[in-house]
Amino acid sequence: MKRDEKVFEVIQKERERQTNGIELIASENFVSDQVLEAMGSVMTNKYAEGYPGARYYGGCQNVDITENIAIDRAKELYGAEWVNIQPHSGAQANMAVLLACLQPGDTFMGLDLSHGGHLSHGSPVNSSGILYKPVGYMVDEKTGTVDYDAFEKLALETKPKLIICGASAYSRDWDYKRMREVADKIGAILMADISHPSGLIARGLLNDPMPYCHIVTTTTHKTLRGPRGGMILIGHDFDNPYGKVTKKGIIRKMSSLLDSAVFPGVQGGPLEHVIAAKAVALGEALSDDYKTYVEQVKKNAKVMCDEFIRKGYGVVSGGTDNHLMLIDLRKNFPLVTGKMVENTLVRADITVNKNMVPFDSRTPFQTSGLRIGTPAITTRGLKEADMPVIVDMIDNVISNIKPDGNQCTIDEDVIIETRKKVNAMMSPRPLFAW
Ligand code: DSN
Repeated sequence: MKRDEKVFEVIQKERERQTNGIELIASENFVSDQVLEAMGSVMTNKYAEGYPGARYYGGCQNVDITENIAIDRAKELYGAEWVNIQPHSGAQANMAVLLACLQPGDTFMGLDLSHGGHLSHGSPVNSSGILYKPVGYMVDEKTGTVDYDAFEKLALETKPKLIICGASAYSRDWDYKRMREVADKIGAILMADISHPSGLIARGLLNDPMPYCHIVTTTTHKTLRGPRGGMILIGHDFDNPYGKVTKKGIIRKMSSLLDSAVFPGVQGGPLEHVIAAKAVALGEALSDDYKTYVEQVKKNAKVMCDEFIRKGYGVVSGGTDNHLMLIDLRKNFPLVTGKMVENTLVRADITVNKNMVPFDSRTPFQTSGLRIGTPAITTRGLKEADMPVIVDMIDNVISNIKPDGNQCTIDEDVIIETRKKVNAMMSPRPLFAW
């Protein structure tokens, strides 16, 4: 068959874009060659509805092995008792948990989307907000961190059946213990969505939700640095209001509800090529190299965040504990929107994403904030000394933006000069330097 040049030319252009630019989207990363190889393998040809050893199709002897390797490695990495590795994404993992634990119309709690939460934690346009009754808790306006007292008050008032901790745009660690105490007061299930800081948690650089949360979900492609996908985990100390049975018995009952919720509840055939790649990435995440990598992600984020603060930028919560920071442009650039900055920086080959800041007066299409993360640039091999250089380039672009309502202009020379510097810094580096 003739090679499809039309598509492969675009893929080549995307490889060049990724290679030449500075990637600061906090949820993105670059996978290793062996993760790519597993994803692009013949495993994609196999239907395997069901679970290892209990499939609806014949010929699953090999995909059973890779799926079990992935499950075993995930258990080892996170200290989990049980894992479902099949969710196609984090949103589908969350959807499956809600399906397993709630009835339509039931109340649950999640961090408000405009305060850093995720669409699948109760947004009115997501199935979580359409099928169930979400209650959003918030961050404190002064500190920018989760207001646990207000959270507790709201939980006691609204009595959710399930509480979600975890976020998409939150730079601080979580008090899982405190949240579990609140959940226990009302008999709620506590779920942590650790998609963003997953790799940092797995290697002990942030608080561990496993001892406190009944269920944990994560994506596999952010800090974890695997293929695009999700998974659901249950810790060793599972204990929740599902009847008086032994811990093992509760895990069996809960895991069977979750398995059925993933398949056939929200998905059909698993993506066995992606599961093979998840197995490879989880193996990498168990290595010493990966531990050094996540430590570097955290160091880079801290240095970058301190540098933004040194230059006078507003940073929500005043710092970072993890891999990302949320810049509040309102402090020193009140007329510049997140959208203007995102669109302007991308022309200089720097990719960030506009983001709402807590108590934002702008819409999600404009926003007053930027979310910036270090997982991807750290995979490219950048270290602490590179961070002020990047902040300088971003600051120079932002300072030269001339806003005019929701539109803006900038001197083209600023873009050309910045792009030259970005390309010189990044082009010689491989996508995966670890
Ligand atoms: N879209 C992801 C993020 O950027 O955080 C969450 O799903």
